[in-house]
Amino acid sequence: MGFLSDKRILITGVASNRSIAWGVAQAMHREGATLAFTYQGEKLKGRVEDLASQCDAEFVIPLDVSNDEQIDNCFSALGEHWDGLDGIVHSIAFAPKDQLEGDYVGCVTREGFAAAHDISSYSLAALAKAGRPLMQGRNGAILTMSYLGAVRAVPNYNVMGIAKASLEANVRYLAASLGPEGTRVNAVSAGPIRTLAAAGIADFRSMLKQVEERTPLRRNVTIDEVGNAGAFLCSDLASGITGDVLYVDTGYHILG
Ligand code: 0WD
Repeated sequence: MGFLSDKRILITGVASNRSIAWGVAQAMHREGATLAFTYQGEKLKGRVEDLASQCDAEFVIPLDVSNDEQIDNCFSALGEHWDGLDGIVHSIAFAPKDQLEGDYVGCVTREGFAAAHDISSYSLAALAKAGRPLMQGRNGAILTMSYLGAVRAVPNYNVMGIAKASLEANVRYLAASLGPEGTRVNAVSAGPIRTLAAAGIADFRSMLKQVEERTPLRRNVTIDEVGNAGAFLCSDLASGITGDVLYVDTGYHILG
């Protein structure tokens, strides 16, 4: 029996088998969780359905977090299948590509700033709000994915770093709000991993190389390692942890 048996968890943000959410889903499946997946747009439907079936997922639901109606429909569909929800994995971020290259002041725009914050931070609160009735009183957990750029000025990460700072504050406010009804809220701050989203960041390859050369473990982190930490944070093994950011980055964040 795994440490997530009896837990029903919604996984968002799977776009490919390289996605961090896929690492989390596989770890959760291994630990006995029952999973449902969301996909963003028809283009990803088939791929997410294939991956979901590898985790014996019960169902797959469309969800674009920029659309309130889709958020409502997603949780209504969830409520039709399940009488309660024990976890939400939020592994979603977006900023227009022109915001993620070069000088921050030079490239930031009102529209880029708003989109990054809406999709990458507000959406966590939106999912927590919509999932609240199903999660109440179950000692469940919400998990999101952050990055070191929330607390350091990382070249090219630009507005996404500010959105991640907002996301981490969101984790603390959500934890304070939902704690009294038993729901915990945490983030994993992952080291850089080559995924579709990462491909949008200028010079991502040199970020990977720099980490490999300097980080205590002298290698980049894997989606399996992030997945294991995420599964732990959503399990009862982490019942005393909320409002926190756990670094899973082979130790890079401790360096001066
Ligand atoms: O180095 C990295 N890859 C790191 C990623 C280091 C630290 C943190 N992260 C974070 C990301 O910022 C994000 O929050 O992890 C999370 C997952 O990112 P990922 O696994 O690196 O990227 P990917 O496999 O591309 O999954 C992110 C997915 C989107 O993929 P694309 O590539 O199509 O943008 O987020 C989803 C989408 O499937 N997504 C949305 N889902 C619903 N509604 C939306 C949306 N509006 N926008 C993006």
